[in-house]
Amino acid sequence: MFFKEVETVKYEGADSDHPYAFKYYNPDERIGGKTMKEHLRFAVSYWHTFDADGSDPFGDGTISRSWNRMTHPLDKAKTRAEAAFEFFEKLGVPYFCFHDVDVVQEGDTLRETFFYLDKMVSFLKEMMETSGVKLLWNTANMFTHPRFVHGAATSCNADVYAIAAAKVKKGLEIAKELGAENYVFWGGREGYDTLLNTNMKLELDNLAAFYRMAVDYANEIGFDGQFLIEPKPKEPTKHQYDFDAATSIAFLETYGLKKHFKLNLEANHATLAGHTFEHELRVAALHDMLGSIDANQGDLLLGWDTDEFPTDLYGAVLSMYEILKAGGFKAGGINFDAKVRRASFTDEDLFHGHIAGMDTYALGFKVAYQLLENRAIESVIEERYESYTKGIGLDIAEGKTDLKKLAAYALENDRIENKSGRQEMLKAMVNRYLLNALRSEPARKEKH
Ligand code: XLS
Ligand code: CA
Ligand code: CA
Repeated sequence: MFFKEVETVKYEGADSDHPYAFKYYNPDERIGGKTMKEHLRFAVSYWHTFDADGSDPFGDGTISRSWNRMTHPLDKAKTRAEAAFEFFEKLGVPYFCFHDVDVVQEGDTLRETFFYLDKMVSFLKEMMETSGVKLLWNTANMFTHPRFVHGAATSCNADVYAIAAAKVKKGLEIAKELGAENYVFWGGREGYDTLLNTNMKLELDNLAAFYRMAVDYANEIGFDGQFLIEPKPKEPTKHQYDFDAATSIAFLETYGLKKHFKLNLEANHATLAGHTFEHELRVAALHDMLGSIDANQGDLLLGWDTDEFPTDLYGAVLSMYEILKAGGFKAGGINFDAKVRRASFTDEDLFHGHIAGMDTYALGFKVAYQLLENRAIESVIEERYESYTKGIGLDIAEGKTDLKKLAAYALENDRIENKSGRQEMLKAMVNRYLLNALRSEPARKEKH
């Protein structure tokens, strides 16, 4: 046993003072015909939770996990997997996510890497079967190893492109074997730093061909999970090709790939792109491209990808609102692509981070559900655009007009009356929903 301090985390309600209990996430509570567990589809990310050691560009690791101390790669990987499944089960999450290198380190050769991976996949498969924990998505890490210095599917070096292809081929076989519900592409180093050394057209063509080959291979082996592209504007490269939802959708459309993909949107990537998370979710939903989310948050004062556990209730309401408005998750879910701060180095901090994130999203979900059910926002928006439901507005909406007709109309109707956008009133309304949800379950001081 690795987490001796923590028993199975249960729902106790907002009144609970138990540090390892859910205050808002009640997995079995039924809302709108589904349980909260089914709505939210929480997943733990392997890399931040079981691999990360707290190192940053200025300092060495501050976290030494007992499960990462074995020397042989496979012994270490198996011990880590045991810790991971103990964690999943105690937390009661239905899913997890991983990159190939998260579950076992690379070998000296690609052949050795694949040998290790095969061993670990059988090991994980057994643990998944006994625990019932499922794979939300897996992916191939094509950014950490020095060979990916110029990118993977956008590298200037064709040999690197081939290695990336081999890793994705393996990743899809793993996805099929473990029944992954999605397969993710995050273009870690798919971008560039300067046009002085970059053939952008060739890189984009190559990237599209790479995705095409992945789609073909998935069909060939019968992997029917959902392909997801994860946008991010920058970091590590200066210009990432999958900048944001709109850019990624336009890229997929241009290359005729759109129908094979949806997006995995990350909150912190949205803010790095200068968007709100809800903006990214809305753009994706408009194109029927909302697949899954990486829940986390950045820091207002830091301009990089801090991957903090989401604790911002207001943000969780607005993002869950978009997700529910779009019809909720299908193959996707809420993956905590979030890490504890390097000063939070105990194993128990991993529970605190996840419990905080799960409660935040659970409350966000409940409030968003009420807002939608009461049509609190929808009715205001409908009223705001009412002018398009009759007269000249209806003609515009139905494409029944032209500049000449509009000009003739305008000449007779140039005394404009606009109505208030009532932003402050609406924000106060969202606050009221949130505060009411909190008030019905009053908070008490936690014991530590
Ligand atoms: C990094 C990304 C990465 C993807 C999976 O910023 O968030 O972790 O989610 O490769
Ligand atoms: Ca992510
Ligand atoms: Ca991130």
